[in-house]
Amino acid sequence: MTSELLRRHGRNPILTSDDLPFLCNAIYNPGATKFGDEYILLARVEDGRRDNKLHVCRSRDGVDFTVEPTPIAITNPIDDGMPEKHLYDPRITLLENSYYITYCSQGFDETVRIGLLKTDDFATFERVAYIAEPWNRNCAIFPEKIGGGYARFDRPMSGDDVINVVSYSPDLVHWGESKAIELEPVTWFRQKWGVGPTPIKTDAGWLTIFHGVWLAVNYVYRLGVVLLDLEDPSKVVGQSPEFILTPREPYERTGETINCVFSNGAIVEPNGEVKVYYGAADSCIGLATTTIDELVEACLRNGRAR
Ligand code: M1P
Repeated sequence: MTSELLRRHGRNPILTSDDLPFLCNAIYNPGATKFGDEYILLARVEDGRRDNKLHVCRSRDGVDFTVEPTPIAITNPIDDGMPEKHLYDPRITLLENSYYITYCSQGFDETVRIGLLKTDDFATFERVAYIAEPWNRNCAIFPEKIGGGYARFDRPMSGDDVINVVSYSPDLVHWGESKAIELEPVTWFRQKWGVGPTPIKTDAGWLTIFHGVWLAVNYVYRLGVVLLDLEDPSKVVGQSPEFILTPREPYERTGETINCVFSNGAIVEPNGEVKVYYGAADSCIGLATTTIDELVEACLRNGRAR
């Protein structure tokens, strides 16, 4: 049987380079949110130079998206001597009535750290700060304070040596008090893993989709799901031992990075449906759906308590 928990949309891939009006290498790894009646994706676009920028994509139905032809501009860039060359993998969090966007900020020398932007309209984007020193990639801010502080899930790294942590902040700018998150070892990922979309609050815990990496001939990127304690998200309440999406389709297997599904954006509908937007082969965007109940059940079925 090849039916994973995430069910692919029949129109996949829903966005490709052909949807941009200029020479473009790839469009992938979008952040996602609802804004009024609109579905918003903030997509990683690699132009004809392979420079990475973020583009807003808008839709009325969550499937047919129009991509804005110009990348987002940041109203108050910070010059701290570490110029930003590439912006990618944005994660959007609605927090205290504003949208906060964490993303990977990569310099000319390939160093990567986390940038934080704020928007109230998806038209203007204000720089809040850089919120992690190099090297750090994969960062999602929780949608509410935990234990009196802002909280995030992030991943300091040294090459492929990574550690996933929950960190806290009084002001969204200064972060610390990090606690490690340890997943149960499973065979489908070994080399590294990292947070996917912004964690989703449920009665059972913070539902968190993640990507896990296994080294075959090349890396294989798959998606999994874990449930974290509501009051201390460094604690695992339950973890699905099985992946929830694995590269199978041609557009997931072939592209800039072969055998790769990677998600940093999901939208929860009022009826409990979860729309997971994902980058496929670092080349295009797919949509796959499931429900909150199915994801929670997958975590708890074979879950563990710590
Ligand atoms: O190429 C696969 C992914 O590689 C990076 O993710 P990670 O650091 O977790 O391996 C990112 O560049 C990501 O955008 C990319 O899809």
